[in-house]
Amino acid sequence: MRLSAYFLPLLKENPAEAQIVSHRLMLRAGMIRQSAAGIYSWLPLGLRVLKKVEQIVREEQDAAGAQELLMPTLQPAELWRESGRYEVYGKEMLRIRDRHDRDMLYGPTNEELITDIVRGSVKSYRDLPKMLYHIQWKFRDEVRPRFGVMRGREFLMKDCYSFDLDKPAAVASYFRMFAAYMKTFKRMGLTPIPVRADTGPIGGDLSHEFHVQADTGESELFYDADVVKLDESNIDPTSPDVQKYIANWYAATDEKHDQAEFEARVPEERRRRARGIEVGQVFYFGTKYSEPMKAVVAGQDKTQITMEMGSYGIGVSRLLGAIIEANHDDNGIIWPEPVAPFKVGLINLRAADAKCKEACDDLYAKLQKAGVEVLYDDRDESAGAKFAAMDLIGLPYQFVIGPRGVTNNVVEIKNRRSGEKQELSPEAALALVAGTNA
Ligand code: P5A
Repeated sequence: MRLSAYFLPLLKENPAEAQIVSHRLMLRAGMIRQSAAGIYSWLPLGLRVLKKVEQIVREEQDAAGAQELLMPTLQPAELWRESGRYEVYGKEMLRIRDRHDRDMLYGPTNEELITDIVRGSVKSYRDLPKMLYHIQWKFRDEVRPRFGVMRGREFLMKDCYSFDLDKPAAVASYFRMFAAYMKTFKRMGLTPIPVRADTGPIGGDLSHEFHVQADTGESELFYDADVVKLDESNIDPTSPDVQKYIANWYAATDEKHDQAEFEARVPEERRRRARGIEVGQVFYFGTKYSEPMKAVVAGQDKTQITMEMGSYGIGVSRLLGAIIEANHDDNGIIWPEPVAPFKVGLINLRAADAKCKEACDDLYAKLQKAGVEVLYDDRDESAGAKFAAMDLIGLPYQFVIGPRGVTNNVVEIKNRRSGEKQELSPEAALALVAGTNA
């Protein structure tokens, strides 16, 4: 992509409304624009990252055995009346009436709708288990939307739902998702902290939240610093010891925190009290929805079995904020490679110089041919403005070509994260980034 043609409205000044660094940087880097409180448009650069994050989530859901479908954003109120949640959900639910005076709502979550779909088609014990997910916009009319995409009113969620025949199988589905979440967040360059959590309006008695540590996080966490050693490859979802393995490390939200247990179990030097951004949450809630909504299958001996359920959410749009909170410096964003909007930013230092243009155009064409995602700053701007823009948008590699480089047949390469610079021939520069595509 040529920057001269790209829609990348960068802001020079810090927007006054942005209180935290990720919100500030997303606005300044031309990733999002607010359309109403807590509701955003995704501009081309932001959308590229959103799609990358979404794709990693999708791949790990598929690998865990879940199947993708797509449910609508609008739902009929009658399903929520059946589960009993229509009245209790409160003002966070955006309620809408259509022209026929039917009560509708913009889905804040989809337990009811998916249960309705599954009960309509799954009739026999042979059809279970099933895990179904979608990646769809949600609406929650939060009292205080803030921090940009971090606490939006409209936000993108991956929500998965599991249907099993009995509790042990449902708990195994829960831990299969737990392990998938650890992998998902690690692939984005994050260090997830799984903590015991309350279940709130979703319900149930087994739940974990996944957090990214950040001072700007809205949750307070208490955990054993060694929890980072929790390794998802040691999670055997069907083992009766799986809960014990996870419980090896004390980690809880403030609602679930027990100071006496914390002090008894965790040596002082490993005790952490820190703030976190909740990027995902998993729930096991048994028959909370299947019972009132009569989601049952015929068992082997013609008995009726009420399905055992769990649900599993990831804040896809919130993740962009969380990734930036964990990956930035004073000059801007530092994207982890797997979610970077482009891998390389190619800078022509002297756009008006025919030789520079020729060398840059040539390397640009070769990068594209090699399948490397490259943003080419071919604008007629000062070198300072170009460096600042590239640092701000945080692409992993900057390839810089100026008159001196053309003479010596070298490209200056800057690693955005380490700041390290090296000079390589155009061929070696190409080899550095081609072939290592994630
Ligand atoms: C699990 C999937 C649920 O809704 N039902 C379906 C369950 N869980 S949850 O914890 O309430 O939400 C899942 C994740 O969505 C993100 N999230 C938000 N992101 C941005 N703005 C918001 N207002 C918002 N609310 C929730 C969080 O990452 C949460 O873990």
